[in-house]
Amino acid sequence: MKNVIITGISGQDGSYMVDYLIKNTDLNIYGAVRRLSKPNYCNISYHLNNKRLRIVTLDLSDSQSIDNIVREVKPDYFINFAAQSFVGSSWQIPEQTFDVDAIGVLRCLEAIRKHAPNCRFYNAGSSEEFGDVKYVPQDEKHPMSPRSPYGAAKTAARYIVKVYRESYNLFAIQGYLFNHESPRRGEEFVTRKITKGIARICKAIKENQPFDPIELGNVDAKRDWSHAIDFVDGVWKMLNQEKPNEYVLSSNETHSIREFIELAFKEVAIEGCWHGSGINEEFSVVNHILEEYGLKSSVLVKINPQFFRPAEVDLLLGDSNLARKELNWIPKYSFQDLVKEMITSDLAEVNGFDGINENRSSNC
Ligand code: NDP
Ligand code: GDR
Repeated sequence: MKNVIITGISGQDGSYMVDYLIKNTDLNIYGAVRRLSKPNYCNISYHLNNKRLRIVTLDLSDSQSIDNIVREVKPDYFINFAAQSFVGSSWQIPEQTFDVDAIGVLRCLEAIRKHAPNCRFYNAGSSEEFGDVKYVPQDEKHPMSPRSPYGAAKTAARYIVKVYRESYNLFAIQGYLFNHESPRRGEEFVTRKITKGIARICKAIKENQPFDPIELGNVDAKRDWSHAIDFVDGVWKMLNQEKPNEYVLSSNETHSIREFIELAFKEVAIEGCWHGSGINEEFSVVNHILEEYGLKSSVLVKINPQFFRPAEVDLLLGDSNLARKELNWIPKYSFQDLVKEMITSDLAEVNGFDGINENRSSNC
């Protein structure tokens, strides 16, 4: 039986990859977590009793832990989803970000080179490597131009993956993945922050209580958002092609944060409008709804400069036509499906549903 190591299984992509491989393969899965004072298994809790999943402790900042596991498991696949993945924090913890997201990848490659040279290695690359983009839409040929310590670390990782692929003939690749979200998205990322905020506001309205607005930074940035479930399928297809080619995965659509907000509020039948400008801009409930329902607050979203970044990536729009053609990768979720699923999940959570199922994580 073949073995796969997946890092970052407590996060969004790692947990969906565990779902995907349990369902579609018979691989033994070694799911790697790092040591935390309070273990965080929410996203994989329904697989913990599955005999095909073994939890192992591996920290990307510790080469011994990586080396030991690769030497013991001799994996056929190594999927590295672990990272300090929040762009905003990468200015606050730049060294840790670079150590984990760049040097951590080198540590994985060294362990594979020594103990499992036939292993197929995937590293999680990002559209943040394109940064202040040179042309639209961005495809595999777009130059690297990162704008954050996070983007720079992922770019460094891309080059070390290339060097190991070419020097040691490893099957080592790094996809170019645009933003992908889900009900399992971390709560500080903008989509989840919005859907969770809306659920909180809906609850307050239902209970006839006042509510605080959702506070955001730059609502004019544009992103190419997809569902993480579609992307783990694309990653697996990339890992199983004949040659180690690297592809863009994206929805090929771009939307501003502003549009995400409007659509998400529409999902819960709250009509809002924008007024003011700059840091004084607000998104508020339209007057007739305010009066009709006797709401105790009206501002749904306000701007807080605290959430602006030192350097912004203004526009991302991917061109994933090559992956669609050569890998026969067919994403299933639309932007509207994604927003609806995230809202539905957060509404269920805030209304006291705390069960666990395969579509959402538990709130622990
Ligand atoms: P998450 O933040 O949800 O998950 C990151 C995972 O990495 C968590 O399981 C976290 O563990 C783990 N981790 C963090 N630091 C370490 C470390 N030092 N050692 C071991 N594990 C660690 O990210 P996503 O699932 O969204 O993203 C997966 C990968 O894809 C990341 O590399 C990200 O940078 C990249 N990416 C993501 C995109 C997206 O839109 N989601 C787009 C492009 C790239 P813990 O629970 O302990 O914190
Ligand atoms: P991003 O995702 O930086 O694209 O990185 P994020 O959701 O954090 O930001 C998207 C855009 O929204 C703007 N924004 C805010 N962002 C956050 N988090 N919080 C806010 O309050 C807020 N207000 C506005 C941001 O400025 C930005 O323009 C994600 C991560 O998953 C990376 O790991 C991954 O590599 C890239 O996507 C592709």
